[in-house]
This record gives sequence, C-alpha cells and structure tokens, in this order.
Amino acid sequence: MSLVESAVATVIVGVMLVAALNTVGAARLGQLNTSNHRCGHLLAQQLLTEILPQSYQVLPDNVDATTGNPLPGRNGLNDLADYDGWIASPPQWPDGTDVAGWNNWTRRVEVDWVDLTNLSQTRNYDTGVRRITVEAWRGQVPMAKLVALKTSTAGLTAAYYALSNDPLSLSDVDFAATPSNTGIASQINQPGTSSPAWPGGPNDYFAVRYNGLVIIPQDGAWTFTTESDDGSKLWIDGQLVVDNDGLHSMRVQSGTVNLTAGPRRIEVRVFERTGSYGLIVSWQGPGINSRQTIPASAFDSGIDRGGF
Ligand SMILES: [Ca+2]
Ligand SMILES: [Ca+2]
Ligand SMILES: [Ca+2]
Repeated sequence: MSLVESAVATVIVGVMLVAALNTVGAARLGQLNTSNHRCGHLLAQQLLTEILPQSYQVLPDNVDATTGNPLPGRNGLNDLADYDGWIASPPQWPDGTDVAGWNNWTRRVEVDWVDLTNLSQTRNYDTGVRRITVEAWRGQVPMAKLVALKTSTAGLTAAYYALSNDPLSLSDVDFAATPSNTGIASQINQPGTSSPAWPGGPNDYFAVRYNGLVIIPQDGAWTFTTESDDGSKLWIDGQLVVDNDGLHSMRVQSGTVNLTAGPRRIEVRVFERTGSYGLIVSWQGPGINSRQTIPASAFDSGIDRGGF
C-alpha cells in the first residue's frame, strides 16, 4: 500500500476499534482477565492484519503453480469473502499448521456488507463496504473482538429504487428496502434529463441513494450544494447539511459545515416524481474558491485498488 492508502486505512480501522469497544461494553471488558484479553487482542489483530490487504472483489483462490491444486490453509485465500465464516481452534498459521501453545483458543471471522449510514446494519447486497469482524475466544469466553471496514473501490455506491407510490418528498421513499439495482458512481453530475437514472430503470417515480467517503482536502468551512429535480438531501458523517427536498425543477440549495481534513462519510438521496430528473453535487471550501462539482478524485479513498 502507498502511504496515502495506509493512512486512510488506519483512520478507518481506528474509528472502528472504538465502535468495537463500545459493542463489547466497558463493564464487560472490566470483568475479563487482563492478560487473556491482551492475548486475544493480539490473536485477533494478527489475523485482521492478514485479512485487510485482501481484495474487496471476489477472486479465484490461489493455486500451486505446478499442480494447479489449491494452496493449503489460508494461503489459498485472496479476497475478503473467502474469510467469511472462517474458524479455527486452535488458531492456525496461514499454511494451516496449528499455532503451538494456544490449544484452548478459537479464532473466527465474519465478513458482511454493511450500510455506511449504519455500520451495525448488514445488507444482502453489495453496499460498497465490507465489515470484517475477527473474534478470539478462550474456551467459551470471548476475549477480543476487532472490527474493520474496507470500501470497494473508487467512487460512491449507488442504490436505485423503482417506486410503486407517488412520492412528494424523500420521506415517501423506503430507503431501507432492497434496491431495484446498484452501481458505482465516480461523480454525481446529472443535468436535467428525461432518461432513467440507471439502465433499464423507469423514467419517473424512482429514487437514488449514494453512499461513500469524500476526502476533505483541508480543514475549514465546507459548503455543499445539491442541484436537483426533484428533491434531494445531503449528509456528512450523518449530519444533514443540505435540505433540497420537495417537488421542484432543477433547484440549488446549500449548507455549510466545519470539517477537518480526511475521509468523511457522505450520503445523498434524491427522488424523481415526473418530468425531467437531475442531480449535481458540488462543493466549495479552502483552496476551492468557487462552487465546483465534487471531482471523482475526492471519492477515491484508495484503500482497495485490487491487485496488491
Ligand atoms: Ca478467493
Ligand atoms: Ca422523469
Ligand atoms: Ca421531475
């Protein structure tokens, strides 16, 4: 990984470690034997360090170049999904041999797609974010649980919804439902059009939700703008920044928020009732003196470029 990739990955893992501790609960941790807890943490961390660089996208497993047979143990694994449901007691080295001296210990892994707006919410479709959970148990007692996130690639995840009702505002859309289609958007820059928002989608009565990370280049006050037909809203780190909801033709609304440099969660929702449809998302802030469409480079967290 490059330095930038490494830094971003560290930030996200750090955030998630806090979330993991909250999940376990401070009271529970206090009851655990400190040395067992540290041992479990080391075991879980070792495995998580192995898993994080693996590909977000599913790849054919690694095989022996001469025999064509799958490599033993975890040496055959090469993507995050390969680790889902993986369990070993005692813990194993990557080649499948037991780690000596840890007979009563178990390590298990779960890999899920989660909703970026609610990291505890798993989804049965590709949200663009995989959550990796590694647990270490001694006997029947959980000693450590580490959680990390990995995003799919550059761009925002788009979830598309064909609506069967007549929407008047975003609150008329069930964004918790399974979407009609999903995709990746490098930017949000759709001027008014009579075309569908996704191939094969309807011309009217639909909604789109974009999720991902936006890299804030500098500390300061950042103004975000949506220009949309019909209504739209924009959130940064779960905070509503732009409210451009309701029925209207292309209309500009903005909001300003103070942010420190680094990756922030961004979510944009839009719906289309009838007539033309459009959505353009732009920003202005330190170093960007006039409103510009957020460039694709700002949505490139660089964590998984596939191939390392
Ligand atoms: Ca694989
Ligand atoms: Ca339309
Ligand atoms: Ca419209």
